[in-house]
Formats: sequence, structure tokens, C-alpha cells
Amino acid sequence: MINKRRTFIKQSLQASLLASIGANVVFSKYLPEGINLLGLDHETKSFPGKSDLLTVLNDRPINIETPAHLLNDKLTPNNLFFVRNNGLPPTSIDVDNWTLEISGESAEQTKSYSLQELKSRFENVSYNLTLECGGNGRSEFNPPAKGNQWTTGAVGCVKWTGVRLKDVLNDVGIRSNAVYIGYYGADTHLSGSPDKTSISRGVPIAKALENESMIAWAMNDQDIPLLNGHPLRLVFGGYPASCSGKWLTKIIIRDKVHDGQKMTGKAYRTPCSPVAPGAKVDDKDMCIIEDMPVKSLITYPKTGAVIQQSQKLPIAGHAWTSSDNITKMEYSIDFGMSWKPCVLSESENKYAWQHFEAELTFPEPGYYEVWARATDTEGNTQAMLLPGWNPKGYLNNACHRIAIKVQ
Ligand SMILES: Nc1nc2c(c(=O)[nH]1)N[C@H]1C(S)=C(S)[C@@H](COP(=O)(O)O)O[C@H]1N2
Ligand SMILES: [Mo]
Repeated sequence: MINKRRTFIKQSLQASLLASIGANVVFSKYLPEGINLLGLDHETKSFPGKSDLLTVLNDRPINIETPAHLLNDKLTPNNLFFVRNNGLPPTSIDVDNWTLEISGESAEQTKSYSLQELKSRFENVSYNLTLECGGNGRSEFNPPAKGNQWTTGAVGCVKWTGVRLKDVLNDVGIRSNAVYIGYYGADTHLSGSPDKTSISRGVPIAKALENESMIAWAMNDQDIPLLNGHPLRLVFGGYPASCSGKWLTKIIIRDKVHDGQKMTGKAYRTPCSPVAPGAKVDDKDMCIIEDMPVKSLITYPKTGAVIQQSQKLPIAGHAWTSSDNITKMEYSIDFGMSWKPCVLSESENKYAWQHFEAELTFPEPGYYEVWARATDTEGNTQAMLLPGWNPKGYLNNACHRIAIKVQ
């Protein structure tokens, strides 16, 4: 009896260790009572279709970001692409019966399309488009802003395949008084209430009609992962990713600025003119974020790399902008006193990120930081340390920094 009880305690301890560590704790039977395991240095929670190397910021709703060094691929692998959910993703998806409705005050008619109709009736297109959450980099702002404390990883660039939003909107008919489009998705509000929408944002009609504005069903030639909006989503490069509605079921063509969930108040807005850090800003002085600022990320090496002084250090990364192109990419090893050029690749298409590389040498052993700075066609460049503070912590396009030890 007593023996049996001991075995049971051991087994349940082992099971709970396995669950919290994500791996079998081999010598758990010797673990002294009251000692907490150190754990592995990354979150071991895993989510469908996602690598467990991603950093989990929140699991209800799911918000997970990609460490910079895992974004080194030219196109972000699907299992490494960040997730930003406002509500709860749909639990069952019936691809065969999925429909997209287009309606609204400024639509000539209400029309519905099945996935099959979208695929067969409109030209299929692919673009490499960078998606970045408007709150990426929020964790750096001081005073801090509430919300997910994204560091640098709420961004990715993949090959999206689908149809042009404008082809579908034109098929329905756009009235001349159209101002905005708004989206609805099949996710549910965190409260579970069917009467509430987790998020329903949109873009000005001119953005909706751009060539690269898409209704997509594939990411890197595969189905979009469930957490990224399977089976259908909007994709707008150059705008905050919050505009790119996931699990897309409905688009409305509006005769005014869309007023859905998270379009009003302070959500996804910044002060219309700069304010002092910590300032209180009236809702009426907050403007909707449209174009995202120029930005870049060093994806190789991982911060904290140790090298020998005799070695050259290759660095690599990506840069992106909402204007035409990145025209200049530079790095600094002296905290921004001087900048040297990187080799920059051409853009595949508008809103695709461009890759950069450089080979660095260091004058003597010690601690260094490598900073990277992109400049775009319009001459916009990145803030060296922090751009303007704003109440919700959006649009941090500060230069990315990594630490290097030379010995
Ligand atoms: N239906 C729906 N669409 C959504 C969201 C959401 O919660 N529900 N989140 C938005 C936000 S804030 C961002 S940043 C992007 C994130 O896209 P991803 O999860 O594919 O990275 O999706 C946007 N589209
Ligand atoms: Mo977002």
C-alpha cells in the first residue's frame, strides 16, 4: 500500500515536470524536495504550426514573437512567423463552405464568394510582403505603454498568394463615395460573447486598390497556418499588420472611415503632432496610423556572439519601408559616431523586405554593439535610440542593436 503510494507520487511529479519543462527530466527521482528547476532558456509552450523557439508574450489571446536571429531566412518560414491575436481563433474551419461576403454602403451590391470562386474567377498573384505589428518595439518606450511588450519580433516577410483585393472589390462595384474598407473575421471576442468583435479594422479605399493589396490563402506556397488566419486573410504591406484581417469572412465598403472595433479611441493611433513622454493626449488629437516607418533588423549573428579579433564578423539582416525602396543600409560599431555601408539587395516587389550584409572588423578586443540603420527612397531614416513617445507605444523604428564580444 505504502509502496504503491510512493510510486504514484513519483509518477505525478514526473508528469508535471515534463509538462512545465517540455522535456523528460531524466534524474527527477533524485531531485531534492523544494528545489525549483532552472528550466530551459526559451519558452517551451507550443502552439499549432508554430516553433517552440518563438517567445510567448501571452497565451490568451495568443501573442508570440520571433527572436531576431530566427528571422535570418530571406522569407520567414511559416512556423517562425509571429502571431498577434486579439481574440480567440476559430476552432473549426470548413474550407469547402467558407464564404467571403462583400457589402457596405458604398458597395454596388452584396456579393458572396466561395474560396473556390475566388481562386478560379480572379487572377492569382503572389507578392513578398512584410507584415509588422504597429506595436512592435513597444517594450522600449519610457514611460512604458500598456499592451503586449513586443521587442523586435512582431515582423516577418513571406510570399503571399491570393487575389488582388481591388479585382474582387471591382467585381462587386465600388460607389464613387467610397472612403474606406472594413474587415470582419471568424475569430471570437475573448469574453466568448458572440455579440462582440475582437477586432474589425480596415484601410482607406486608395490603399485597398493598390496592386499589392491582397486577399491571400497561401503563405510560402502552403496553407496559411491556423493562427495566421487560415483559410483566408487580407494582407496590406506597408500598413500596420492590424489592418490585415485574419480568418476573413466579410469586407464592407464604407462611405466613411470604418468605425469597427479598434478603429476608434486610441487604438492603432498616434498623436497627430509630437507630445512629451508621458503626456495625456485627447482622443480627438490621435490620428490613425497609416504608413509604417522605415526599419531594419540584424538577424545574424545572434546578440551576444563572441569572436576572435583575428576573425571578420559577417552580419546580415533585412530592411523594409512603406515607401518604394530601401536605398541605403549602414552599420555602426561606435554607438552611432560613424556609419559604414552594407551591401543591399534589390526589392522583389514593393513592401518586400530587402536583405543586407557586411563584413566587420574590430580595432581591439572588448565589448561592442553593432547598430544598423536603413534609409528609404524618400530619405526617411531610423531613429538612433527611440522615435517619438506615444501613449500606446506604437511605431518604434529605432536602430536595432546587437552586442558582440571580441577577444
Ligand atoms: N481577425 C483578426 N485579424 C487580425 C487580428 C485579430 O486578432 N483577428 N490581429 C491583427 C493584428 S493586431 C496583427 S499585428 C496581425 C498579426 O498577424 P499574424 O498573427 O499573422 O502575425 O493580424 C491582424 N489581423
Ligand atoms: Mo498588431
